[in-house]
Formats: sequence, C-alpha cells, structure tokens
Amino acid sequence: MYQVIGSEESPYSVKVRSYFRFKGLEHEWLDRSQASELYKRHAKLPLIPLVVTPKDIGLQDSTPIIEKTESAVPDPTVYPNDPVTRFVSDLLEEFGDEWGNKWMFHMRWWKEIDALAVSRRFAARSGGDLETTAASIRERMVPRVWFVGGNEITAPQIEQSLDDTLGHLEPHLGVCSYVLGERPSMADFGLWGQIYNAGRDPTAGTMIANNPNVQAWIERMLSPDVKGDFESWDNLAPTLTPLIKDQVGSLFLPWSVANSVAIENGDDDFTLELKGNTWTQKPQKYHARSLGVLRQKYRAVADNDRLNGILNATACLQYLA
Ligand SMILES: N[C@@H](CCC(=O)N[C@@H](CS)C(=O)NCC(=O)O)C(=O)O
Repeated sequence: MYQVIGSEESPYSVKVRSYFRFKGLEHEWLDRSQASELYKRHAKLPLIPLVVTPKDIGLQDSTPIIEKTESAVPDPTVYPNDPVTRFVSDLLEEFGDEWGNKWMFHMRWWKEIDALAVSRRFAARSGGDLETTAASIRERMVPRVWFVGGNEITAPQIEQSLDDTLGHLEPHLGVCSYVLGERPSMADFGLWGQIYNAGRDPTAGTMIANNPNVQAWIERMLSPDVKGDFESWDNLAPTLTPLIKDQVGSLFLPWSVANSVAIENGDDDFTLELKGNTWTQKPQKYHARSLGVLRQKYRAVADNDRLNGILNATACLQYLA
C-alpha cells in the first residue's frame, strides 16, 4: 500500500491524494502531524506531500510523484494521447502549481477576514487556547505572502487573476466534466489543488460560489473518475483558448521568465508590466527551476506545427521556445 502524507490545507497534498484516488491505488492518507516517524525517515525536503511507495521509497514534489507513479502504473492514464493536448495539460498543470499558488496562499493570508478564519481553523486542530494559537499562526504566516509575490502592488492583480480564471473555467466546465474532456489530466490536478484550497477560505470561497460549474468540478475532483475520453483540441479550443491566452500567455509565462532572469542575475527584486499593470516582487527560486522543466517538455514537441500554432495564438510560444 502507498502512504500519502500531507494536509487538507496543502494544495499539493490534496492534488496528489486526488490522483491516488483516481488511479484506484490502494493508499493510506496520513496527516503530516500523525506521521512524524515516517516523515523523518523519508523526507529529504521539509515539504508536503510525501509519498512512501509499497517498496518503502520516499517521493516528494507533486509533479514527479505523479509522473513516477504513472510510469509504474499506466492505467487509467492521466495523459492525453495527442501530443497537442498532452502539452496543454502540462502547461496548465504548471500554471496551476506555480501561478495558482499565488491565489491560494496570498488570499489566505492577505485580508484580515481570511487570515482570521484560516488561522482559527488551523488552531482548532492543534489544541491549546484557540485565539493565542491562531494569533501566533498569523504572526508566522502573514509576512510570508511576500514569498509568493504578494504585496500592496500585486494584491489586486492576484485577486483579479483568480476571478478571471474562474470566469474562463465556468463556461468551459459547463461543456466538459474535466479540463481536457471527460477524464482528468495533469491540468485538473494542478489547477484543482489550488482552487479547492482557496475555496475553503472566505474571500476566494465567495468568488467560487458564483461559479456553479467550477463548484461542481471542485467536488468531482475530490474523487475523480473516467466519464469518457479526452476531447480533441478542436472541441476544447473555443472555451479553453481564452483561459490560456488571458492567464498563461499574458500573466504566468511572462512573469515566470522575468522571475527566472532575476534569479540568473542575482537580483534582489524584479519589476515588469503584466496586462498593463506594474508587477514587482522578490524572485522565487523554485519557479525558475520548474520553468526549465516546462521548456524541456516543450523541446520534446517543439516540431509540432499544430501545437506551435496554438501556443503562438495564445501568446505562449515566445516564452517557451
Ligand atoms: N513543488 C512542491 C511544493 C510543495 C509545497 O510547497 N508544500 C508546502 C505545503 S502546500 C509545504 O510543505 N510547506 C512547508 C510546510 O508546510 O511545512 C510540490 O509540488 O509538491
């Protein structure tokens, strides 16, 4: 049996748990606080999720966890057969993991109403005096929004980005059960972990409640299943192109490239224009690495004219090539 160690509050943890549920793999879900020994034995990084395989091998980092498990247990697959939708799936997973995390983490701690609700929820689990524990959690977590690029300048842009993404997903999830058709893909797991967790907090929860198709998908993704096939790009394009162009090509990828250049140059901060707004923050190391991985995935399909046409029309190509 696999063991999946994480937390309901951790987007990457619930992402991996949903994946294990979809695969029908026998697994035990353990809260990080109940698995100290196992965690100590296997975790190389101080992060969740951690998966321990039936052969007692520890895996970390949600994307490689899923990719390695897919190699070991290919069916039911989360990979579309068509290289075009397969790359779109990887691109949207990366967008969810790396950009969607800003919605979740920043909005969780930025406004007092959210920080109060979340810190009390966390505190209720750890025992002790609720308000004292909640206050000390806020003291530790609120300043960390800088780490995902949350600040006075970027705050309205982060919130707008979640609202716009929900606005694009709503009609799309009205015609498809999952992002790429009638079965879940990497795109679903990456986006869902962040949106599900954001949705449990007051501000983002209210935004999501206005989008019933997204809400239904959030619930479906708790235990995803095969309802049919992946759709062809032609069928997905009308409702998926706007999301990719408006959010991936116009926000996430230009941000990711600027972040990676800032890391390379050893800059303390970086500033760029995103959709006519100034964005400024300290660079994030992990994201530079994952842009490299995404570009490597692109290189493997870079000769696909159909894909290049789509990436060009959605303003993504220049950042990947
Ligand atoms: N890239 C990693 C990110 C994992 C991550 O950032 N995990 C957060 C929780 S969502 C974490 O463990 N933070 C430290 C902590 O909770 O102690 C993944 O995809 O698994």
